[in-house]
Amino acid sequence: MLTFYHAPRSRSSGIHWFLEELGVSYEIEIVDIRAENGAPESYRAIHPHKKVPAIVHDGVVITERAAITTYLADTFPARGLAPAIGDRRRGPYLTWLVYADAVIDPALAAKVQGWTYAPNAFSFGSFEDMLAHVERTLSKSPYVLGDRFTAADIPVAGALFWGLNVFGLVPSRPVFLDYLARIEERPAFLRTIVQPPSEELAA
Ligand SMILES: N[C@@H](CCC(=O)N[C@@H](CS)C(=O)NCC(=O)O)C(=O)O
Repeated sequence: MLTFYHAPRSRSSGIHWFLEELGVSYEIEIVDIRAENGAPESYRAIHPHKKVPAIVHDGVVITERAAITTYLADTFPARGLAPAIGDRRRGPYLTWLVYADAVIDPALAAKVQGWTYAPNAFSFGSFEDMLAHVERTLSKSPYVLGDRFTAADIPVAGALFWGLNVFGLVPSRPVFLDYLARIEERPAFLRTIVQPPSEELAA
């Protein structure tokens, strides 16, 4: 039994997308993180900070997007969305999954908040360095790991999609637009990120 704790149009949307890519069956619990005092206190039993996403799989709680993605990809390998242990791409795969949360997300969030800071004062460094790294990578191959879409593309594409289309902070450079056009060919992306189900949005 797999339960997914989710708030539409939030950081949990990437996990929603990934669950749809995997084609596994799961139940959604919508968490009202936008209520006046945040999610209900009872939800702290699942997530220590009352944040989404979280999953509970066969009674085990897993939080943090990189951990959830790694866990799901390894538990449900049939779709081949993650290099297996022993595959040379496993190192870059883990690097991109962690980079997305440890660098891309906070660098983008700092930009959204209009922070000015010395890049060496924070572990995630500068927004410009992050963007240049992503752009360099995607100018060499269609996906972050090479020719094939993997789970590592999910947080990278999600951040670029939001950074470009929602916050207007990621520039419309051809490399980013072409990458997002490839991603938008994926039905699971369209139905979870571009147009989530209306009943979820109403919740
Ligand atoms: N490090 C967490 C971050 C999760 C996170 O920031 N979630 C936001 C959604 S955009 C949230 O639940 N915020 C509600 C709150 O802080 O009360 C992860 O990557 O899973």
